[in-house]
Amino acid sequence: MKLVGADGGAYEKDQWKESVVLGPSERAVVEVLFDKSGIFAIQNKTPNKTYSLGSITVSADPVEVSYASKFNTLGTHDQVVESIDSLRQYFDRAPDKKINLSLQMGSNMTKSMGGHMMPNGQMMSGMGMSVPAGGIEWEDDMQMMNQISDTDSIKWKIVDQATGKENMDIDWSFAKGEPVKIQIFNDPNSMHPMQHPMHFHGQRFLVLEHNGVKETNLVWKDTVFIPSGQTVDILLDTSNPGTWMAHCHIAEHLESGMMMKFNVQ
Ligand SMILES: [Cu+2]
Repeated sequence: MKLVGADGGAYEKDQWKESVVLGPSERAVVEVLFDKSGIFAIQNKTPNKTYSLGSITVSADPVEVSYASKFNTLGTHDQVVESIDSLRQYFDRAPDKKINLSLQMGSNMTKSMGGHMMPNGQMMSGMGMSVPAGGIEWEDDMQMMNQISDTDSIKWKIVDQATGKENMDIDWSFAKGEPVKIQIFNDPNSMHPMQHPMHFHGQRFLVLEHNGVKETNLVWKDTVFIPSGQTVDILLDTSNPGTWMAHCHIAEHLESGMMMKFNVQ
């Protein structure tokens, strides 16, 4: 299949893909050529399990308009390239803001977890859990953890590295039209390292780098999926005045505090 777009429109260039990884709130736009009739499965594949999401039935009837000849070409999207051009001057500057993603557990939580063996064989101790393979926790196999955790015992945190402020105590102010480079680090040494899909309201952004490696095919986004241990640099296009939220898009994390606000004026 051909990956052509994401949260905020087309990529600069189309790319061939076998599959896409999506976090909550992220979107991918793909084009698929069905050159045979039949029923085709849409699957969510994780390292441990395959989930059926639905199916697509392709009939043998003739099509009115065929896009098959266009499909074989990978396109470039000049309008997208042009929409990014004025921001390229900001790509290499040092981050204006740095935030860490982390977790704090109440003492009742750490006491009841102390020394327990998790169902997946991982040892849980006061030192926290091991980092999931690839930085992504694919299956929810932490029944005990879910049973004993609530918004009083667990606090998911966004921490501003410059001020030490956390979550809704963070109150950034940006000038409209002055793009802001934000570095987000997902701490692999937190009590429960896992991925966080970070979502910004009101503005669009570009994902510039993953772990210091530059992205070569840009797209406008509003959510970025950050595996445990990864550092992501984004450039926020501060074009829409107002007071806005930024938060993790896993509902339990958001409910347990993982949100902040910023102002554009
Ligand atoms: Cu999260």
